[in-house]
Amino acid sequence: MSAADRLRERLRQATALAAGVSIPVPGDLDFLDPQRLRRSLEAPLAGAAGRVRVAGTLDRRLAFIERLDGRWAAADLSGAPHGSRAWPQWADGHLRLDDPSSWLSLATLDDHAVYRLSRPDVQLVALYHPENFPLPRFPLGISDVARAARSTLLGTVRVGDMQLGLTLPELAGQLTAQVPDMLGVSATFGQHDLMTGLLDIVYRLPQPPVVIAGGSLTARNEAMLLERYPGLLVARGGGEATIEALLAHWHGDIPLEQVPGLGYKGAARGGGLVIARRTARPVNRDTTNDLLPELDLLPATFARGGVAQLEGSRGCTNYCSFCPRGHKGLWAGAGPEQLTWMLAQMRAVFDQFPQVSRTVYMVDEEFIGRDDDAGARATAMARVIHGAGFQWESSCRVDQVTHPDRDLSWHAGRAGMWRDLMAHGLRRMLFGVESGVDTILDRFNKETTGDQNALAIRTLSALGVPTRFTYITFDQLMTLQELKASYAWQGRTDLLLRPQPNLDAMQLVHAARDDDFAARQATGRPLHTAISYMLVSMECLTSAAYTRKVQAAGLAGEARPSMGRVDARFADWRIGIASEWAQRWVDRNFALDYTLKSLEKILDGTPRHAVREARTVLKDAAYTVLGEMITAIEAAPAQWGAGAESGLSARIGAALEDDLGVLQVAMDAATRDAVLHLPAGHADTLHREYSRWQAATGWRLINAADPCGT
Ligand code: B12
Ligand code: SF4
Repeated sequence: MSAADRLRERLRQATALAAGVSIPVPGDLDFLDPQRLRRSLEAPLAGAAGRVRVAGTLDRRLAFIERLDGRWAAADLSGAPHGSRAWPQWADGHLRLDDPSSWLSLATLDDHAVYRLSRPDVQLVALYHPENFPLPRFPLGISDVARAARSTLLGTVRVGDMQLGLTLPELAGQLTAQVPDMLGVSATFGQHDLMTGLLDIVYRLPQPPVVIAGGSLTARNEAMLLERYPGLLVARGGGEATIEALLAHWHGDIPLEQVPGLGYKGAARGGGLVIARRTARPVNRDTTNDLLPELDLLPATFARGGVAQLEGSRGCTNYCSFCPRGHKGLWAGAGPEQLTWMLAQMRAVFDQFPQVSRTVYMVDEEFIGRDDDAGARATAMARVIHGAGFQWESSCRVDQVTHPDRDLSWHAGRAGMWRDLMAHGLRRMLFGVESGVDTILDRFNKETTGDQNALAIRTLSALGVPTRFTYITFDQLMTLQELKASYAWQGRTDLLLRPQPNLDAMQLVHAARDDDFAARQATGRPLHTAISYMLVSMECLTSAAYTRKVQAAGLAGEARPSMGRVDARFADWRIGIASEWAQRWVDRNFALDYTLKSLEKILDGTPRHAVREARTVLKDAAYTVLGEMITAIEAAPAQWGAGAESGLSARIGAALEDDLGVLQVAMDAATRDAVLHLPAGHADTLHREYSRWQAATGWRLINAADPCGT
């Protein structure tokens, strides 16, 4: 029986409605948003029943409908008996169920319970610059936080996302018209201006709400935000435990110091000194429960051409020097079982949008993980996802394919695993290769070597695994020799092999190690055609180990809060000039490339292939640009001088202008071809972005590159 059937068939009796009054039947999507469900019941029942409250998480939604005699009908819409729920402590003595063995029971709720189910009114918003990211992704951060908040049965939660058409002025209008009790703001890279714009408005309200900010960028900018907004609370990691405890704090159950994972300004001490405080990280959280979202915003995401995202694990197995781990932490994975119901719920939403590719993006930092049974777990995850009718994409480390400490049989086991994953819906896997040059990999603390990366790429291509590789081409501490070695590595034509379906796993492991075999079976395509984002420069993220090395070398500059990073100069000034022009090149093409990438995500078959071809044109052009840059650098004097700098810059700039001209001709043909294969709406999107790209002039920096590779 579905949740709707439960409401329809049984709740009517329990609420003892007068003859002729029936329970309205909410639409399927109403069940995704508790407040929408509440409204869809409340208005039609006016006069025939009393108040309505809807609480709990999507898998265990609870509807309470007050009868005219003051008693309540309590329905667990999952159909599970009330007694099987872990009721919060606050319910003790305030919410009594007549029949805990059933999903439907009469209940007595006192005022305290009704108040707890009603307040605080929490509004969660995800900030975005949609002009930089034209197609949305399902906002997991606020959706996970919403689920945790709803699991407490405290208050109500509304979610809003600027990717989905909400603008800052609209948001400001909403907040002024109805000040929530608590505002949760999520910000990732590039959104500091939106964050401060919003907080400036909020803290000017006569009675500002409790404001808690979270997300990847907020964690980087904690100190700066607290300095500017002393009343702000900052969630410093996964926000689930934090929001749960904060709701309890709002009701006075616990002091603020007991809310885990918080940064805030403490009360002034003696001489008026305001101190920054940090509460302990949450302990022993169950990852399985933590990483599932509420789905209120999934339909709107699809309606805007966006994609579905989910996580199967949190954190990573490594500590690369450029990747601050404080916020994301060490790897912890969920069991596949928990995903089953979630995928079924997502599937029901997908079914309302038949044009959307049945693909789920598993945004794990490291999909496979670190435990001894990692391969078996990954395969089990794939089976669950595929069993629910989806293809999927994710990311993982190269050492999940080739590991110098492991023997051949381990590698053969892994080859088998990759085949299994492909048989169970793996559509593409992203590997953060980042370099093929050992000295660079050491500096990045990648814990991999160039040979290992090369072998992994051969193995993956021979297996036929669809891949994406990320590569940091420029880093501030690199030498010209390293840059040239990187260029050569990116141009290697002996790494991308033809798929070898006829070799068994062990034969394939041997073959990938055999240079003669590789020479015979190479596709001849240079590696750079498989690199997701060409010409990427290292971003010195705040509090990353690499950033500290740059600071120690005296190369660090100003902080850039919007991107959570610090500016940095290059040890070799010539590479610095090349990197800056490379960034201009990337930014000039960013919106078009991002649009193609996003379309590729939501399409299948020929249209997807056509879009991919168009992206390859961009990649080829970028490799040419890199080669020209190196030639220009070699022609410039190693010793810095103002004249030498402007000369090199002018030479590279002129080369880029020429290259752009060539690219525009090639893109024109590629886009025409892609548009022919696209459904109308998507063709319009591509056409719009392509026209913008064509019309653009100058070499503006937009700070929107995304080599995190998703
Ligand atoms: C999707 C994604 C993107 C998308 C985002 C666009 C979109 N529309 O969603 C795109 C592709 C644009 C992107 C870009 C970048 N990304 Co990115 N991205 C991701 C990815 C894969 C998933 C994000 C996600 O949904 N996570 C899952 C949710 C649940 O996590 P979350 O958002 O952090 O939310 C949790 C907490 O932060 C907190 N929280 C969040 N909001 C709130 C709000 C409140 C009120 C509270 C209480 C708590 C809270 O609670 C949540 C639940 O635990 C992550 C990897 C990852 N697994 O996180 C990388 C990741 C966040 N990206 C990263 C980076 C570096 C970038 C770039 C800066 C790369 C670059 N150098 O250009 C760019 C930024 C470009 C730009 N101008 O914005 C890094 C951050 C590094 C770090 N350790 O902090 C990550 C972790 C990947 C990695 N390991 O390298 N990214
Ligand atoms: S860059 Fe990737 S592999 Fe390295 S620590 Fe970050 S998530 Fe892990």
